[in-house]
Amino acid sequence: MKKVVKTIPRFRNYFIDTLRLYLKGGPGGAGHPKYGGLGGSGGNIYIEAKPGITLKSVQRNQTSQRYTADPGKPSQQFALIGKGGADLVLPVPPGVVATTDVGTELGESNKEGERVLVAHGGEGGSPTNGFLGQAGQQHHVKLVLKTIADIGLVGFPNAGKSTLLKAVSRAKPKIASYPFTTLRPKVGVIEYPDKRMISMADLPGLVEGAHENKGLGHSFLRHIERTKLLLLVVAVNGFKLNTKSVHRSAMESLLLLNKELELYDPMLLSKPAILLVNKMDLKGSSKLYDELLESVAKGQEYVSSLPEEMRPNKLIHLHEIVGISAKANEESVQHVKDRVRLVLDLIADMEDTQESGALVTYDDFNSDARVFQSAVTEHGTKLT
Ligand SMILES: Nc1nc2c(ncn2[C@@H]2O[C@H](COP(=O)(O)OP(=O)(O)OP(=O)(O)O)[C@@H](O)[C@H]2O)c(=O)[nH]1
Ligand SMILES: [Mg+2]
Repeated sequence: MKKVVKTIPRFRNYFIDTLRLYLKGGPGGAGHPKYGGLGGSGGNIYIEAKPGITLKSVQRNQTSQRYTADPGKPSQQFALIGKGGADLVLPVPPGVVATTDVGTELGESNKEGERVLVAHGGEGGSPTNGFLGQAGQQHHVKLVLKTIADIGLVGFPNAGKSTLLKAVSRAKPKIASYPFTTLRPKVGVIEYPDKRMISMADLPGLVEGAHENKGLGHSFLRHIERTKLLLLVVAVNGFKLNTKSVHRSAMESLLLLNKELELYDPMLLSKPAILLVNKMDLKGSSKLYDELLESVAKGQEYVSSLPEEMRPNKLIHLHEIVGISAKANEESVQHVKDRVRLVLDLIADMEDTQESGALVTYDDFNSDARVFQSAVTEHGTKLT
């Protein structure tokens, strides 16, 4: 019998967050052996962040995806020092990371005007190279856009991530009762009465196997890296992708999210994380919520009772578990706003105490986790 395989549509065209270019630094100009003249060096290629630019526009500007910088001028009898070739500057959206094909990071351009050298021009001809201008660097470079938001919403489809974003910000995400409503990341801003602003990224729902690029896949897991605080969202009554798939309880959903994050990058598990148990307005939710807390309290013991494919190696450290109703309980939404602010302020304090310019690493968090955690508990609801 012929097997019908349903393919999951790819939505890459809507949102380009990766672009591969072939870049050639300008070649150096020839020197002048007879008079000892020096050739000009070839132009460099840089990327430079510019708000309002999309990767798609970088792609559209040059159909061949090839960019070459200007060559250096040769040394001439009446102009012994050849002029350098002009640099080529490619405008990119802020938050782009450039890497080579083998994964070597060339740099990130996060703020307007921040330049990253992505292909260097060749040396001009001089006595050290026999007055021969050298070729510029030629290689493929990958530009990857990472969404930058303070908070990343992480959860399976239908958990209510977009509903929460809508409730805390002026963003108007699409909300519907079917999975994969959100197809691309959307950032909303939570505004506080004292004008403090916190950005929150609503990410498309993950599915089991997302790290292997199933569902909307890998591309969105990447955005999680660039957020400071993860809000894991599970529905108190669990999740079922379609009629054929198994129902997952809230605890199973949590562990599967844990596992997907871990399989993508174990570092993600050390990020500060809060678990939001949504849809607490549903009938029977209190009982389900208590069951979830019990399972979480059991921790490793609970995990070992699960089939291996669901078991994460390391459990994500949850700073807090909060039951909410994104749709029907404003008070609980306000509580989320208060808590995320508190946690982000603590993170900012920790950043301030670091040497200026240094970024806080995940390890810093771990070493300071106790302080961090007790400060959060002070006002606290339930903690694991
Ligand atoms: N009862 C109840 N339903 C909710 C709540 N929050 C969201 N929903 C419903 O759950 C469904 C999914 O909500 P969304 O906000 O679109 O879920 P999502 O997590 O963004 O889903 P994807 O974008 O597909 O990943 C919608 O029908 C919502 O109305 C809640 O607190 N209580
Ligand atoms: Mg959504």
